[in-house]
Amino acid sequence: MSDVIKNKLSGILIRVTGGFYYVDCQGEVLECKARGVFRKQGNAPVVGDRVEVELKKDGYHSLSSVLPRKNHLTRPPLANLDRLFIVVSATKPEPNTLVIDKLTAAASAIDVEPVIVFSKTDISSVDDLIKVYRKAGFTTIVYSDVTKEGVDEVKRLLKGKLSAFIGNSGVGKSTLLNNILPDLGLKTADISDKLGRGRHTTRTVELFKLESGFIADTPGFSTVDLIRYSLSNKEELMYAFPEFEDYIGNCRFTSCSHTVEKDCAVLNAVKNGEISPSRHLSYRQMYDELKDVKSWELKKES
Ligand SMILES: Nc1nc2c(ncn2[C@@H]2O[C@H](COP(=O)(O)OP(=O)(O)OP(=O)(O)O)[C@@H](O)[C@H]2O)c(=O)[nH]1
Ligand SMILES: [Mg+2]
Ligand SMILES: [Zn+2]
Repeated sequence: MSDVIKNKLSGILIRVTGGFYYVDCQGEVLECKARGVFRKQGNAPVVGDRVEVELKKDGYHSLSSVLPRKNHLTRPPLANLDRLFIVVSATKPEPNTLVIDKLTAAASAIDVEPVIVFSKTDISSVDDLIKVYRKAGFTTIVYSDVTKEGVDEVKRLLKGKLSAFIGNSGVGKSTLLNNILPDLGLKTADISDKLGRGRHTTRTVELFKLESGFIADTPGFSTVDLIRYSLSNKEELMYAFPEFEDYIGNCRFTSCSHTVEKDCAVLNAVKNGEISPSRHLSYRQMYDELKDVKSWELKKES
């Protein structure tokens, strides 16, 4: 006799820990084992996946299928994102424009709208950064856990969407989530004074249910490796910088890389102050990083 009850439920994968998959099925969280076939095919279910669960009498439910994904971020592993909140602290750790620009590009590459949240603005000003990112066309939010400025704006943008907070360790992602869902009481920790880096307080990707929508807290990182994102082709990198769009195509050379060429419309826009130099510098650094990516590395990551 089969132990499968004829019941199949669909839900959303909210957490993966210790080989168990936790699926929210209309408010009830079911603990499941996944079918071995996922691992064999190298497409393990990730948080945010819409999945089907086969209910078993013995309570060992089985995650039986993953529905097609709208998009997929490899690091942190997340699927079906509507919005990516890139959290950048005004200080401790110091903001790094290359990290911000890699993350906005990673979001653009999978067609997800990035929102940049500047945290710890009670300690230090972010006026210069705000100028750069507003000019590039991004939504930016000035936020502080101390004054609570910006919390309502974040809440408004979370409504009805599946979103995630990502960014360096110690920037305040979990603290921000505690402001959104005060009952959660997520663990947060001061950054290490010695290293000036976060301590990786959050260890797993977890999706939390909002009144309307879902938000993921994710573990922080200290470096951003481009080949882990859908950004492995240097010829396509320019499309991950939305503010370049108006200029691409107006360069003297059709195969212009917009790094050093003569009569490059993008470089001219940088000179004229229409594109921020720091954004273009990141573009060039990322372009150089991608030049060095070997095809076997891409195979390994895909
Ligand atoms: N002054 C000030 N401190 C903040 C703010 N946001 C967060 N912090 C502090 O920054 C420290 C790190 O915050 P967390 O929320 O743990 O950072 P995280 O991004 O979740 O870090 P990981 O989990 O390691 O990725 C904590 O001590 C927070 O109290 C803020 O807006 N202002
Ligand atoms: Mg955290
Ligand atoms: Zn050009």
